Amino acid sequence: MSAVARPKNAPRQMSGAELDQLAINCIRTLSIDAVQQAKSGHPGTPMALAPLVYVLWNRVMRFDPQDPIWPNRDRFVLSNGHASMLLWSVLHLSGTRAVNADYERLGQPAVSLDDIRHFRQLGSKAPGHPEYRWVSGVEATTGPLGQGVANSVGMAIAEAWLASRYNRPDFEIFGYDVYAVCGDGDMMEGVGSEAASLAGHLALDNLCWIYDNNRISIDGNTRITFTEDIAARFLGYGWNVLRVGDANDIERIESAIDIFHKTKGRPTFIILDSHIGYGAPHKHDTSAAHGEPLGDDEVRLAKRAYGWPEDAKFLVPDDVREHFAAGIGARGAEAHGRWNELFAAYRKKYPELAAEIDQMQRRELPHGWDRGLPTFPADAKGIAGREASGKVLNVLALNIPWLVGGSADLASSTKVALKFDGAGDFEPGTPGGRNIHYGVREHAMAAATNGLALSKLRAFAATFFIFSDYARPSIRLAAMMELPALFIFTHDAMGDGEDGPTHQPVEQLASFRAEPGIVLLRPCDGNEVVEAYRYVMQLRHKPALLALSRQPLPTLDRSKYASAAGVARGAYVLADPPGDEKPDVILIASGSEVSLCVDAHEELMAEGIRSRVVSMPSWDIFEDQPQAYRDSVLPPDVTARVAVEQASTFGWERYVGTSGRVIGMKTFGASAPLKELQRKFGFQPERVAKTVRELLGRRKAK
Ligand SMILES: Cc1ncc(C[n+]2csc(CCOP(=O)(O)OP(=O)(O)O)c2C)c(N)n1
Ligand SMILES: [Mg+2]
Repeated sequence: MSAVARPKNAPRQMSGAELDQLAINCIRTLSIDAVQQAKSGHPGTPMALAPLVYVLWNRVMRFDPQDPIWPNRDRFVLSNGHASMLLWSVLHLSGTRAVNADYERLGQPAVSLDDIRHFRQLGSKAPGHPEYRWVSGVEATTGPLGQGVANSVGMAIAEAWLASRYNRPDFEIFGYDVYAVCGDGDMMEGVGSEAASLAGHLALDNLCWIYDNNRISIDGNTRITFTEDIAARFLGYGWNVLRVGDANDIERIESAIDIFHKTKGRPTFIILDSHIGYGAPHKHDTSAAHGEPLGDDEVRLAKRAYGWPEDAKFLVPDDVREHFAAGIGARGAEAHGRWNELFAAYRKKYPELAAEIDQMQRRELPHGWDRGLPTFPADAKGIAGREASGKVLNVLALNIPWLVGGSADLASSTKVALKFDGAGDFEPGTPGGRNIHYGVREHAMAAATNGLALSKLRAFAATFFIFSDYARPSIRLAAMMELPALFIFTHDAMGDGEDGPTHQPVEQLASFRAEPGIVLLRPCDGNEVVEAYRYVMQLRHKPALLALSRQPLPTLDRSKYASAAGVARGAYVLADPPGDEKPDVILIASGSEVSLCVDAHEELMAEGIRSRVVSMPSWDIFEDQPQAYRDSVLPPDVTARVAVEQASTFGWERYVGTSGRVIGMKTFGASAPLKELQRKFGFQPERVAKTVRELLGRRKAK
């Protein structure tokens, strides 16, 4: 271990190597001190990976600390998010500035020394794990292992796509690299494997993962859990696999990254052999260094090993700040300045493309984005939700050039294929394609979709609703990151009948309704599908989920019933009895059960029962409406209410109250044709009408 730290009043000029070491030890000691002060956190991995992060930031990355949202910056994803102190240290030392939600550059630091002193405390810009949106310079929220590396694949797809669409001869507007740092956990998680397999297939040579091979996770040495030949695995995926045998050898690290830059047609995987808790004599190479403070004595010993003043806390020598300013600061400013000039010339020559880039960066939609959206005429036979969705999506994608996405091997069933001239497939050799084929990898698809959205593309992903379970962790992060990603789920109930209970969602609607920060819509006919898309496309900071039917749903006659524009309010009165008198009963439904309620309503009205039908495609949107509107749809004094939905009944008490009824699912479904399932589980107009009569204490009129 070196003893070259000269933190204070260094009497002579330090050599470059000494400055490197001083900077690395500064990252280490800031991390140690922050964890010690917080009495919680993960010191060991920052101690080990400080040299790597130092090299990446101060020597390699094109990143301008003055403008952390410069579109052509290299991306850095810390997939082992528990090592967040690495990021807080380097954001602080590089002097990275903050930006706000309106993309305005603020003068203040993204992470101040005071934030680091308050690591993991409320309000600090140095939280426990990297949080996108909360801390400028964080490219993705990480913590759930495997997510960050999978996001990075979406980011690399985005870069290739952007370069393909916008670069012109002599105008390399996009040409950045994506780095992800990861650990054993990321490599053990399935989503990491899915993502690596996809990245290899797509030959993403702008992508570099650096794997912290420390052979330690929480429960101890990985010999008890993780003994595969990881190099062979990544070779098998088609990656360029490199190894750096000493995490302290910064020259070797830099040359491995240099090889990454020169490698075409394959992503690069660098196995970095490291020692968790490096420098702490009793915790080095042990899982004890992973997730708890070192303790005062061990902190002292580690600092001694680094040649650092043992009693100094949160010490940042001026030399270190200057060294970062001369490194990433100067390099980033220079690269960004050159790019600004290039982009100004590009704007003159290609004003329309430049305007697209501007709009995209601000998550705006181009003028005329909703031009040509279809209207579906009344039709008893109707159209399937997925079918209407495919038509709408194709129109939107024509109007919004940066709307891209795909499905997990279900493009033909989910109807999300973009089919217009020139849409094309995103594949190696055709990186401008708009259709991404994710293969049967739902989790990586959702995580990559987040990566696309983080890169400011409008991204969609599709599969059957039941398989949202395979994508859920990434959807949750999309909500947390406030990304306008669009998840299109078809086969939203029992419509795939014969496939049986394994394919029939029951609890998914309730579970996503319970999740904060998501807009879920389950439209009832073709025109509600159009309105659902119109609503979700305008979201700039929220993911949206569409639950769409597999089977045709009658297209309601909107001259008889209310306009589908009511979708924008989450729920609306679709059908009402004539006159001003209040209804006797309210039927509430979403999706495929709405037309069923309309039929029941007609039957009840014929019997003299004044029923109202409320179409409720979205609880989330409805909850955001003013009380007066909500009361106008569901008048508090009309307590006879029946909700009908082919899903778990869980939660519907909110709208039907304790005296209402819910016709829904209390079990899993079954394998049979849809008609039989509807009969078995009671999704028939007669059953709804019968429930209403029971509720009102009426007999069926003869
Ligand atoms: C999906 C997920 N499961 C479990 C955890 C809890 N966890 C945090 S770190 C960690 C161990 C990870 O080991 P490794 O990636 O090798 O990290 P190291 O200790 O080497 O830094 C675990 C299990 C998590 N953050 N995410
Ligand atoms: Mg490990």
